[in-house]
Amino acid sequence: MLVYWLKRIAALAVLLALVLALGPYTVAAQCPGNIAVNPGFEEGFSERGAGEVTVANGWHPFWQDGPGVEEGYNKRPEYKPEIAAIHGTRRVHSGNYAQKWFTTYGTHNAGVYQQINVPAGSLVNASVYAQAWSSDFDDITRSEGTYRLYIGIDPTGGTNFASGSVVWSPANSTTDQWVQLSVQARAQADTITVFLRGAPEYRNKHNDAYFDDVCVTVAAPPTPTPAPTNTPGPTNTPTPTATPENTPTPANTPTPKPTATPRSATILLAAFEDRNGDGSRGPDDPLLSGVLIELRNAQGEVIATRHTDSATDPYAFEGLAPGEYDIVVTPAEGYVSAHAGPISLGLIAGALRELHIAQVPAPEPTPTPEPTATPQPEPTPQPDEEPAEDPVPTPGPGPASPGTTLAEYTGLIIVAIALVLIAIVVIVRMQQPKE
Ligand SMILES: [Ca+2]
Repeated sequence: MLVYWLKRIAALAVLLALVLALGPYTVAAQCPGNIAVNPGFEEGFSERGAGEVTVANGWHPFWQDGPGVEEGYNKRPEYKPEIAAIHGTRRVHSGNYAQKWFTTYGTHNAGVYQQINVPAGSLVNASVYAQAWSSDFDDITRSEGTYRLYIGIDPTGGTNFASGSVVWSPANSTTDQWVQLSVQARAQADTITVFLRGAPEYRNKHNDAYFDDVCVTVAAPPTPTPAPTNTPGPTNTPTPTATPENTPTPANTPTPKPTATPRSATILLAAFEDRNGDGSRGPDDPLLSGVLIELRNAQGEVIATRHTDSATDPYAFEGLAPGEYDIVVTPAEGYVSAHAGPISLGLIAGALRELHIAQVPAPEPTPTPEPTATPQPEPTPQPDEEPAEDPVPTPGPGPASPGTTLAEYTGLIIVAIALVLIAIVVIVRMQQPKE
């Protein structure tokens, strides 16, 4: 009897151990229907022409090349995997790897992109977790610099991050913690491009960005809300009532059904002076009055106009039916629009889109090159290397190196227990007299 139960327990333990041991590999970031390749950066990294450019497979690096490279501005960053097993999990959102890029005592406007096939006309949602570190000190939990994080979609599938067709998320200047960035665009071709981008403001000693867990999904095109079909109720054949005394209370008082009003969409809109010319509103970019905004529907008809007002914006264009819209911008006096041509938007029911229209001062006759960004106290130039406390990792050869998750340890422990139990069974059996 003892032997029987020991056998049962051992068998169960083995099963449980197998389940636990397999567990960690089946865990993925929550993104049903993700169409991105290597979205969690777990599927290997490779060098792109140089060891300092080590990029996750399926992704391609891009960077703005100057001006001011000699002075430390707009440099090519170094790209490296961030490896949980080496660097810890602070900057790996899930799994064992994240994509990192950084400059030391320099700025960059750079990132990685991936082209993805989608049905033309479909609405694409893209999001990513990102974490920035911008500091002259070596405490990896504190930043005093400014680092802007973005995700973008080029709905035409182009690979030029500077193209006006790229739809960017608002700049997020959060540092030292994960933020989720997201953006939405309607595909204008059967390929779209997802861009992950980071841009620090100052030439801090550390300007690092970490990206992980990209989620790209395609939403079904908006289906027109079906017109309520009047299903005629059963015709009441009047039953000849013999007794006319009772006032016939109609059994079925037709209660008016709540008509399903299609959820309208909203555009929140403001214009701003893009002082550093990065196309996105940063903390130092003030709102701008006097920019004429025309909202046009898919037929090109102007359905709303407004002059922006820095005192009250963002302004909400509300009650918009789902569909395609164009926003035509006429700059305020003394400014030019950073957007070439109208801005096209696809709105789904209930959507809330926030748009910040970048305006830059019209060029002066004498173009004196003005320095971008007040440089911080000049740090002594240092070797172009990442500091020692942030060791440069050798990229793992492939996916998921043997993890060190609790679940896997639990599996091992249970396997060990199972083996001990099996051993007990064998010993007990050996000591029993043969039947
Ligand atoms: Ca990851």
